[in-house]
Amino acid sequence: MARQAEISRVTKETDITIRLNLDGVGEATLAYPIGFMGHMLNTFARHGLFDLEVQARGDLEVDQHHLVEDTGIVLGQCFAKALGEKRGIRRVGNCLYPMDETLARAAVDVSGRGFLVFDAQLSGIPLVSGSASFQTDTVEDFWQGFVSAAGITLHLDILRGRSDHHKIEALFKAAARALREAAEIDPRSADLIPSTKGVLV
Ligand SMILES: [Mn+2]
Repeated sequence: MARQAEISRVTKETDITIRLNLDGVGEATLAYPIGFMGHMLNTFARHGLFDLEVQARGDLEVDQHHLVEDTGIVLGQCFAKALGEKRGIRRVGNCLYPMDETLARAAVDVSGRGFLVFDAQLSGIPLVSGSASFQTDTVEDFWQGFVSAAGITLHLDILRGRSDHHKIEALFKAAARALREAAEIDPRSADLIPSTKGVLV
């Protein structure tokens, strides 16, 4: 059975549709109005080997918080739906990802409980692009939205680094690879729910 999901979410602040295939090849098709977040979503798909389609609009005249947070929420909803009852998955995954001077770490438990630990010292200075800057404090909002909607425990740490671009990108790469590992089917327990409780909700 295909582990895929499609979710649309419309509020007075944002309008987001995401399609996700957990067992993809890492292809991303994005219509996303914040350049740096598009770069991160593309990176996330590639490193997670997820196929990802994102169409998003939002009230960027306010700031970038609503759109980035809501993107995390809808992506998390897609993960929850695509994982279903989580039969056969490895459940946990981790990745230590070096990117030049930066070292990022991600640890995931597809526990059914949304919990984020986020320890990344960013400068707070926006990343400047040609059309718009990226509001880097929304990275934590993205992941908080994701874990809450997905029911996933996620620890994200920047262990060292200088460049905010590298820090955020290394976090997305580490998270993608940890999530890929956690969501993969373990052939030794492909018919089992990976919990002594018998359910993961
Ligand atoms: Mn980059």
